[in-house]
Amino acid sequence: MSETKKLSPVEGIKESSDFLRGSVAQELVDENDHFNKDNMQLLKFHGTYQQDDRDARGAARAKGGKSAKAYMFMVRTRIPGGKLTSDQLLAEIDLCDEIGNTTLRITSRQGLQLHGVVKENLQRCIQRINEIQLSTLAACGDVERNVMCSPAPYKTPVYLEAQEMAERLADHLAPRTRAYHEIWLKDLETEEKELVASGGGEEVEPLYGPTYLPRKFKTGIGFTFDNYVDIYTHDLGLLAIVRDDKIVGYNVIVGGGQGTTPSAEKTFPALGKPMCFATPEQVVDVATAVIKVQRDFGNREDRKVARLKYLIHDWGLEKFKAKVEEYYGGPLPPPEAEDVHAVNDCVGWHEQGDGKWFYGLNIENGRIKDDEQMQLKSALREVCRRFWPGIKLTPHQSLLFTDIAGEDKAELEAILKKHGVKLSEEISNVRRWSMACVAWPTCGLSITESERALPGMIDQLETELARLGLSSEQFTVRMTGCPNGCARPYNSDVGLVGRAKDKYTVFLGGRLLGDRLNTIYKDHVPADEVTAELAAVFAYFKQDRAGGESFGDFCHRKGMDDIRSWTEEYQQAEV
Ligand code: SRM
Ligand code: SF4
Repeated sequence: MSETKKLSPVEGIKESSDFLRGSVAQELVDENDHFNKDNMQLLKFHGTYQQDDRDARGAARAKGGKSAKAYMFMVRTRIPGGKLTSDQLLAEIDLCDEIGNTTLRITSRQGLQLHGVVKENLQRCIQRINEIQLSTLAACGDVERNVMCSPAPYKTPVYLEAQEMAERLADHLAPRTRAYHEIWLKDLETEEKELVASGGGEEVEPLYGPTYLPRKFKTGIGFTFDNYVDIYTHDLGLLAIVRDDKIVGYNVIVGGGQGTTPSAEKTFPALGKPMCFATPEQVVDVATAVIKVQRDFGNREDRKVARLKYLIHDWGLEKFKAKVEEYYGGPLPPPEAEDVHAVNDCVGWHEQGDGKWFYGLNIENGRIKDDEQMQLKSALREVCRRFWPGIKLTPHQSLLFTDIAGEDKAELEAILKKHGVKLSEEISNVRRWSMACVAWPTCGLSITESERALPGMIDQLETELARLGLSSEQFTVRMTGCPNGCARPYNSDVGLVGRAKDKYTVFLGGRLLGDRLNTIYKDHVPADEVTAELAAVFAYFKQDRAGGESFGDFCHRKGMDDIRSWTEEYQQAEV
């Protein structure tokens, strides 16, 4: 790192924080309803974001009042592979009622988020999560985030091994600072509980050092036959190579990432690049070497270009691999030729291989709540208390109930129906494969609506697709309220990205398989015109698709200029 360059202010905050302590403990007990700016940065490493209710802020402004912020906190639980118990899910649901905003959110990385927690309840909230043997440590911040893994709960060696690997990596890469205990858990009774949160307990950070990583770092484990984790979107993707029902190793894919800032050309979404092959015995050390290279050479001056993808872009894959080999301590073979060829979203009933069943329940945009039409929160409570199933959270913000006996299937469905929850066969393909980020009112970075806007657009798309006889098509529609890409919109068939107030950029040409970036079709499309724009493209697809070509493949083959000129004529003829 050049000494003449000015480090980003966050580097200074980390360095002087004494391993993530800062003055969080002191501020936690003062009379203010929020933390200062430095501590706000440190809180992220502890799994919480200081936010304010932007609806309330907007309403105050509309009345001509000063926009006093209604501070509240988002608390994110990190859950490797999204695997948890009924008890744990029930406790998180109880927490959202007791001290959150009465909703619980499944995230696009198989985690859980509580929103609307006020400062005086923050410690209680984090303690409670640790009491149920879960942790918020490193759910956010410049560290390894939640390790994702294909959630399918088949009782086959490969799926079990992949989940074990996710848990091993998560443990190995967790921060070791005791700051988390001191601040949040100090008055808990047993040592055991402390260990859950710490992933160890030493004072120093052997992996991260005092300034941790230059930026967040994300890892996902997937299969060639099941790319539900979107393997090409992670800083580090581990693609399991399976031979004779055994994982013989992993293709190590590096430098994926979605976030971009349209006004800054230096930023871009990128697909990960296959770098090498690692056996199951090598993989933790190889992952550690990749992280150490990013730690030592990633950009610490400009956070906009601090993710691993920019280091690899600057260096080229060859130089990067050579440095990883140096840190690892030996040469690494090239990746195997296999690649992703299917995605399993696990929706509906499946035999899991031990005589039991699992049920994949699609949850629209991951939001668990009760309202007049549907009492999803109550339904989940009743299913958990009746059957005590295992739970897997999915990369599409949904969940699986596992370990269900065949004779209980009908009763489980009846509980869902009683609460107005749609069964998998009642959900359209377009809704099933859609996903939106949180955005308003909690996300401080959102430019447009997302989670609250997409369901209405999907209603309209369902009508258009039915009219064209395309309802059975499978393609992904992903929306985000800003270009940061939290619902992974840049490799989907259709990406809708908040660009300006009530305006979206429409991207086309990615695909469900997640191995291709999409491209801009139209920019600044008003929210109420998005579905009409897409309907015109669907009409072209209906007319000109080649054989069983998917929607994304069609858009990619035709190219944006061609599609634009066809749809313009079509739209004029329609007027
Ligand atoms: Fe994200 C920041 C929500 C997955 C890229 N993300 C945020 C924050 C914390 C806003 C902030 O910094 O103030 C959002 C909190 C909103 C809220 O009110 O809850 C937020 N991100 C989410 C979640 C909850 C979206 C969802 O609807 O599920 C996901 C939580 C995952 C988890 O459990 O850990 C979430 N975020 C992602 C993903 C998808 C993924 O990881 O697979 C991405 C794109 C992949 C990537 O990282 O490149 C993503 N989030 C970002 C970025 C852009 C990062 C970049 O490199 O440019 C930001 C902004 C930042 O880091 O500066 C961001
Ligand atoms: Fe917020 Fe943007 Fe992420 Fe959506 S994509 S949650 S608006 S940061």
